[in-house]
Amino acid sequence: MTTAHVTCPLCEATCGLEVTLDANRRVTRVTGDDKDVFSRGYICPKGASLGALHHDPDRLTTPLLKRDGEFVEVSWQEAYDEIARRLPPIIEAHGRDAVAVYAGNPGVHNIALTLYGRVLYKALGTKNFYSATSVDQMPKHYSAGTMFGDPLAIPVPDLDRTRHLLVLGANPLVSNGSLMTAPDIRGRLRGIRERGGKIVVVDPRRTRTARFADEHHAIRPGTDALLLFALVNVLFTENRVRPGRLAEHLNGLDDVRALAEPFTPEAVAPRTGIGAAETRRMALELADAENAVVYGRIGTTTQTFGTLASWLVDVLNVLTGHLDEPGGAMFPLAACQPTGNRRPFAVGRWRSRVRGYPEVVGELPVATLADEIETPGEGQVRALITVSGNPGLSTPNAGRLAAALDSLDFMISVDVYLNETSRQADVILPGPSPLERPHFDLAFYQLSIRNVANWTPATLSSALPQEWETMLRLTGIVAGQGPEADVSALDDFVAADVARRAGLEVTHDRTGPARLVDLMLRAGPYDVTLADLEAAPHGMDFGPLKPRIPEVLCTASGRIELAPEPVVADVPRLREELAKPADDGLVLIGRRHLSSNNSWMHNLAPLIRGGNRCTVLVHPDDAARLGLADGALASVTSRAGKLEIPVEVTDEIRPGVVSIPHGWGHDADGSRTRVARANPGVNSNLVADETLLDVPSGTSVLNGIPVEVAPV
Ligand SMILES: Nc1nc2c(c(=O)[nH]1)N[C@H]1C(S)=C(S)[C@@H](COP(=O)(O)OP(=O)(O)OC[C@H]3O[C@@H](n4cnc5c(=O)[nH]c(N)nc54)[C@H](O)[C@@H]3O)O[C@H]1N2
Ligand SMILES: Nc1nc2c(c(=O)[nH]1)N[C@H]1C(S)=C(S)[C@@H](COP(=O)(O)OP(=O)(O)OC[C@H]3O[C@@H](n4cnc5c(=O)[nH]c(N)nc54)[C@H](O)[C@@H]3O)O[C@H]1N2
Ligand code: SF4
Ligand SMILES: [Mo]
Repeated sequence: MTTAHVTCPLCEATCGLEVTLDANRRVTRVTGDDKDVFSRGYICPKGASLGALHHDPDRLTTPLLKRDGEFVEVSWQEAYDEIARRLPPIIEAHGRDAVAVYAGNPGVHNIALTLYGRVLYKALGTKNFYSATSVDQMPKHYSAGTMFGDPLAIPVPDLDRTRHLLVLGANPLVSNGSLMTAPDIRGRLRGIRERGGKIVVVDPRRTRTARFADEHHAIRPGTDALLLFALVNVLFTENRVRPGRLAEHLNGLDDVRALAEPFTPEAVAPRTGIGAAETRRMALELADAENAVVYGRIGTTTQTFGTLASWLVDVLNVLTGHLDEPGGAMFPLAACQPTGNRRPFAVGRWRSRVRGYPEVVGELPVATLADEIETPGEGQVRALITVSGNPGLSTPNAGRLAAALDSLDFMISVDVYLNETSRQADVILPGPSPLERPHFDLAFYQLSIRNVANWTPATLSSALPQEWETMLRLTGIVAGQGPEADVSALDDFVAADVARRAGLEVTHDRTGPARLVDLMLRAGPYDVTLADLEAAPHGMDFGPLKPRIPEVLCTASGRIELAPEPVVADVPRLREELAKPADDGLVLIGRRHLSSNNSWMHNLAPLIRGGNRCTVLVHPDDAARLGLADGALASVTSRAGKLEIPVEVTDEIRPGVVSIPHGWGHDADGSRTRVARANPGVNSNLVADETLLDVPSGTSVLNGIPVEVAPV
């Protein structure tokens, strides 16, 4: 029997886990690591099923190649030969933009894909780069980019010191926190209470987090920007604007005052469903708290006014003097710093061919991927590479996208399962399980509520190549070096580049992600190397967050742009919305479950116990009005499509709103996830409308989709 200490790579919380293996290298137990400097023993059901994931017989162990419509197991050499035979001619005949990429969420939890995926994408040089970001947090990158000059400078709630937490559109007791790396959310929220603080939740549903909170406001979906503007309005009219130390670093304060004028609590109340007096009180409590923080997540980003809401969250943090202050919204300082020049944020360097959507941080909205595949002409997408992504379940109008993928000339999926998306590929390249690769949370330490770092060596060796090698092999092919590219030469080249940007000499004692992380640590602020982290299996704690303004700012002015032009340009759209009569039509929102991980962990038996979770939540009043019975089937119809799903009548959802979780619908032809298929659920993105976007950022509206619900 052996034990290993690993950082869980499954969500943003970065929990330390203790994994026990028997003599046959089977995982017998996974528990929270009590000694982990950050998570101190916390674990959730997903982390506990790392062993089940590792031993899942459906996890791919060899490349698959489609021959005459059927997948056959092939060697890596055969897989690369096929790719080298089919991909470069598409680039030669139709240009680089003919190959699209879709990069999914687990890639951000995987250093091989994070660090070497970008090498592949750069070599590919396509404008058709898509990722899960445009169905997730892009509005926050947009607001951070325009306000602070750096799309990655996202302030996070200083949870352990705050005395007032205003949460909009997040359910961290279930999601375990997002854009806020904080293991054991429950313990930390309890801490706020124990300090005499207050938690206020704004959410159309009385979620677990809402029930835990002191106060819950059931907002009408999509109206957060109106509510937040009203809070700003009150701060000005009640003379509570106190940016404090930040005053000398601000541009645009008067613009914000003027912009907020029409959005009085009285004006927005009919739309938000939150009374004017309540709104006023929320603003004053925020202003008068000793310290406080406003935090918004998915419910505020994947909606019609995602960018405005994301911006206003930080405007409020600034106006109340709580940005960059302990107990407020603070900028983490990670041990590994991204190397390279920080340039002021820009958008629209290119536009999508069919609909003309602007590029944002190098990406186009995935909502328009089907347009780009279907529409003939120069620049049409003819090939697709998915890297740890399941757009077939996770992106809007999934039915249309599935048909579009069928029409591609060539498709590669770098994925660990033959699932709803990879089934459409011509070649699937699998990667090692989380226990078979080193891990370091490069992305999430940049969003962590304490400055911490923890390196996890691979627990087990893998018969599969590491995914950084896979990325480099593909890089070699698209760079014209054929299927036999010299991976170690390419790796040396990548490391030399990272070293040069960091102003260091390249090292030769390590390869792959370990070397790059070591270089980035050396370039970082804490005077540590990878060897130091290797000697600290429970992690290193560099302490609570510290103020970083002005050093963190990267705007052209060197100041915080409180009213950045590209964001302000969207305010007229919100004013028009305010002028419209209140709309009481039914709208659809999503939800998450503690035992789901977006679309891809439903194949693990321990995570799907307890009956079908894929139901539509309907308020009793709506159920009575529409003739819907608890447990009966209902049809849900939108402009994009239609689905049928069992009804769950509950007063935890606001009237006028229904909720379906995403990530289900595992009955697609040809997928090979046997456990998931037995309990498939339905794909909520069949009804998500790909034409509804947050305008500035191009992020899909996944919350607040107009639908009709009827008994079947
Ligand atoms: N309606 C609706 N849709 C949503 C959302 C919503 O709230 N509502 N949420 C959105 C959000 S926030 C996100 S992040 C996206 C997620 O969207 P995606 O990233 O497209 O989907 P995931 O479900 O995360 O699936 C990831 C894929 O990665 C594979 N995978 C897992 N681990 C590895 C690995 O180590 N290596 C490789 N190569 N592959 C791996 C899995 O098999 C799976 O195919 O979904 C979005 N879609
Ligand atoms: N267990 C589990 N954890 C996860 C995931 C998972 O699938 N399962 N996914 C991970 C990923 S990729 C992400 S991005 C994060 C997301 O992390 P969170 O944002 O915390 O996740 P959700 O539970 O989707 O919470 C969003 C909330 O917004 C509410 N909402 C919907 N529309 C609106 C609106 O218009 N306004 C407001 N104010 N609220 C609204 C919903 O009711 C929901 O409670 O979670 C991560 N963690
Ligand atoms: S909360 Fe996230 S990081 Fe922690 S055990 Fe669960 S899935 Fe893993
Ligand atoms: Mo996400």
